[in-house]
Amino acid sequence: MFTSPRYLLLAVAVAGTALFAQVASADGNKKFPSFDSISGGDKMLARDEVTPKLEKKYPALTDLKEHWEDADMDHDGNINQHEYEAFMTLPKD
Ligand SMILES: [Ca+2]
Repeated sequence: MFTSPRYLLLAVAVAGTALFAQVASADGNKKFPSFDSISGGDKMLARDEVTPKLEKKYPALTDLKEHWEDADMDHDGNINQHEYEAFMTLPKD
C-alpha cells in the first residue's frame, strides 16, 4: 500500500530527479550550434558560411564540411535545416 504521504513525497522526489537528469544530459550532448545561429536565419547554409572560427568552437562542423556532399542529401550544394540536423544527429563512432 503506497497511500501514505511519505511515499507520495518519495515518488515526487524520484520523478523530479529523473527529469533533472534528462534535462542535464540533453544540454551536455549539445555539441553543435542551432541551424539558425550559423545560417544567420537563412533557410540554406552555404559551405563558406561554416567559418574556421565556428569550426574551432564546434568541431562537429569540421566533420560537416568534410562530409558536405554526404550531408547534402538533395545535392543542391547547400545544407538546409533538415539536412543539417539529420547529419549532426547521426551516431558517430
Ligand atoms: Ca541540400
